[in-house]
This record gives sequence, C-alpha cells and structure tokens, in this order.
Amino acid sequence: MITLYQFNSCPFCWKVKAFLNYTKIPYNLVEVTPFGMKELDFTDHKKVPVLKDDAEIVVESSAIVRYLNDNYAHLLPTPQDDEWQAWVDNTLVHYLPPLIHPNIGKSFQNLGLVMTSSKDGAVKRFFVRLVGAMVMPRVANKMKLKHSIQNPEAEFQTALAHWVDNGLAGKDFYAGEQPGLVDTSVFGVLRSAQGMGILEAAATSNPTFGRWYAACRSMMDA
Ligand SMILES: N[C@@H](CCC(=O)N[C@@H](CS)C(=O)NCC(=O)O)C(=O)O
Repeated sequence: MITLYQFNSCPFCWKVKAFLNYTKIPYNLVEVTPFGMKELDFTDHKKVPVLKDDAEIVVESSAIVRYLNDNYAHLLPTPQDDEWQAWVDNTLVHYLPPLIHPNIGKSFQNLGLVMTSSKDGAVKRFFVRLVGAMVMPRVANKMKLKHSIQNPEAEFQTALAHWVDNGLAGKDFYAGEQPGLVDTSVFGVLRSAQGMGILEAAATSNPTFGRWYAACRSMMDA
C-alpha cells in the first residue's frame, strides 16, 4: 500500500497528490508534525513529501511522481516535460510563499485554511498555526530576495500567462485533450493555495487559466 507523508500546506505534496488522484492510484495520507517531524523517523530525509510503497521509500516530489508513473500510471511523457517540470519546481512555486504569507495576519488566516484536516488537538493546532504565521512571512521574504521577486502578484500573473500562452498554447491541457504529467504538476502546486483568493483572482484576470484550473480540479481533487 502507498503512503504519502505530507504537510497539507506543502505545494510539492499537492503535486504528488494531484498525480495520485488523477491516475486513481489508492494511497493513505499521513500529516507530518512540522516541529520535530516524528512521523519521518524511518528516514533521514527531513522534508515532505516522502512516499512509502511497502518497503520502498521515495523522496523528492519529482522523483516520487516519476516512480509512480514508471510503476503504476504509465502516462506518456512528452518531449518538453522536463523543462516544464523544472519551471514548476524552480520558478512557479517560488511565488506562492510571498503571496500566501505576506504578513503575520494573512499567514495566520491562510494557515487556518490548510490545517483543518490535521488530527492534532485544537491547542496544538493553534500553537503550530501561530508559530507558522510568525515564521512563514520571514521565509517568504527570504525567498523574494533569493529569487529576485519584486512584485509577487504581478510576477505570478506573468508566470500564469506564460503557462497559458506557451504551455497550454491553445490546447485544453498541456498534454492535449486530456491532462498529462505536466498538467498534474502545475495544478498540484497551485492547488496548495486553493481558497486563499490568489487563484480566484488569477482566474478572473486570465479566464483561460481559470477554465484549465477548474477542469483539472474536477479530475485531480480527491
Ligand atoms: N525539492 C523538494 C522540496 C520539498 C520541500 O521543500 N518541502 C518543505 C515543505 S513545502 C519541507 O518539508 N520543509 C521542511 C523543512 O525544510 O524543514 C521536493 O520537491 O520534494
């Protein structure tokens, strides 16, 4: 049986979940405790996602998706998949922390949206949310500096326009009439920001993006 160790807030984890859901591979989810990560005691890799497939342990979201595709789903790759997967991991995902955690108040609000599925008690959940809201705006700021992001809102819109113009390029999905590997990755990282107003605003200003996102959501949400 496949088990995915995750944070519900993590875009890389959503990337794997979008793939699992779309390809209908059954799996269990384990929410990892952010401080201490005791659920990951079986591995030295202290980042999520981690996938366990019986005795097999796979780490790093792209390697996990590759493993799942090679062993279970067998979606056909297309020639520029690697380029787009790298864009997802090295460009697109970097806009999310500054958009989700611009300040403590907004970060606290947004963390509330993604922590609802945790099985922890209310007091512990509140503590984790509070500490997260204090830490994450600083992490987001560091990310802005590291990746030279000046205006996250505008640059995110530009990134989505790039996806629509050069990825979708007039097709329903990157892979054609049906979603493929790249669609699940782009959708997955964005799905981690669902309900925070970011994607809703993007869908309004870029209706083609909105249609693609809604179509993916109907096939890639659990
Ligand atoms: N390159 C990794 C990135 C994973 C990653 O950065 N995960 C974050 C959560 S979004 C994490 O586990 N952070 C915990 C930490 O760094 O202590 C992947 O694609 O899986």
